[in-house]
Amino acid sequence: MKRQLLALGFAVSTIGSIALSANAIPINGNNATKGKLINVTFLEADTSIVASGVAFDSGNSTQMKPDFRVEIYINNTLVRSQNAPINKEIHRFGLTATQRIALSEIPIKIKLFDKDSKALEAIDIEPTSGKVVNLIYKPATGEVFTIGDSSQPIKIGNSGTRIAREGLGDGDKRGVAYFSINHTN
Ligand SMILES: [Ca+2]
Ligand SMILES: [Ca+2]
Repeated sequence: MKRQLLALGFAVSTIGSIALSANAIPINGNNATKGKLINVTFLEADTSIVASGVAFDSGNSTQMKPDFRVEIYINNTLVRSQNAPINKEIHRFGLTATQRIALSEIPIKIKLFDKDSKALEAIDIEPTSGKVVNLIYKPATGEVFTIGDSSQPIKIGNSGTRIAREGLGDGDKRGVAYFSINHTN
């Protein structure tokens, strides 16, 4: 359907040309310049699995639960962020960041915080060192790689699959992040 819309737009913009077939339209050449629309969806944050007994804040048992904030970076730009309702161990965000990028390897970062009254404290959602999920997405193959702390990127998923990253505790605040990445033309 999207391809048909593109074809229609092209036909309209080239008044005077006749009998354009879909196959004659240089979609590939066009997209090489325009890049791809990259969609990063942060599905869910969960600290109940790994952080039982860990206090995210001082106070009573309700207040001790995390106050989530998520930030999604595409190509080193903060594209979308969202604060969850306070004091929730699990929150389904369903937050999608979309950016058109003309790169074969696209850097994506996902950061999860506990939003205290005065400061943002990072929650570890990355099993290697560091707390940030640090990814590379390749539109040509739909592969998702983690950079982590190894010199060689490791494949952790494909376009459209639900991916989980679990922090192992760089500091006491840790959790699991669920997300997916895909692209359209
Ligand atoms: Ca709290
Ligand atoms: Ca970590």
